[in-house]
Amino acid sequence: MPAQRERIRVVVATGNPGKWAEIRAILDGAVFDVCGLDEWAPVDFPEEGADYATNAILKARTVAHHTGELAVADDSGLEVEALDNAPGPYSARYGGEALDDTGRVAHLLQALKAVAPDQRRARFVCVAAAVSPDGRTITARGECPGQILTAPRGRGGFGYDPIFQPAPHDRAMAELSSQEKNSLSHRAQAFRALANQLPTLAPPP
Ligand code: ITT
Repeated sequence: MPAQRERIRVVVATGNPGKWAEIRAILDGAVFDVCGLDEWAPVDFPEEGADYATNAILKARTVAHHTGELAVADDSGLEVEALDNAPGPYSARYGGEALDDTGRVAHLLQALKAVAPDQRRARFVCVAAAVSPDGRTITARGECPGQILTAPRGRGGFGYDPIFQPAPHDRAMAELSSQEKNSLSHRAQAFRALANQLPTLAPPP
């Protein structure tokens, strides 16, 4: 009889509590044993580059080295058509390092002040990466199309969720339950695709 496989231990490499909650909910279950970084000494994430995949791999690789475990990370952002797809990979620092989520939302609304409701198309993008302690790497991408609202709505999620209305909903992302967000989000799509490939990086039983 084949030996039953133990659940695969996966460390989530993020300092963003909103992301951590979402990734844990997406991966948790029969196959993966999902843990955060609090079991280990604090780790500095490397400086970020100009594209999602490079950044996601860098974060996961740093944590795989630091912990000796299979690590996953994501790099994500909001691409606004009327702004030539900005802020994109720079979404976390849009408007300057001093701003928090509320400040970045206000900054984006200001930048789009003169843009009509039917010209406010946007999408969330997420690239998820997994890196094994011996350096093997996989990535997967997810996208969630929608539009930027003219004022914040809702209290759920994080980041730009109060001003992003995913298609085909008539509610802001921040007005959806966490289950609803995980049924359609860029992060859920990326991590579900990654999860299908993750067993190939697991240590042998
Ligand atoms: P880690 O690098 O520690 O994971 P971070 O917040 O710095 O956390 P990113 O560099 O990937 O992560 O930045 C992504 C930013 O894009 C994030 O801070 C939000 O402002 C925005 N963002 C990404 N996904 C989002 C989502 O699901 N809802 C709202 N905003 C999101």
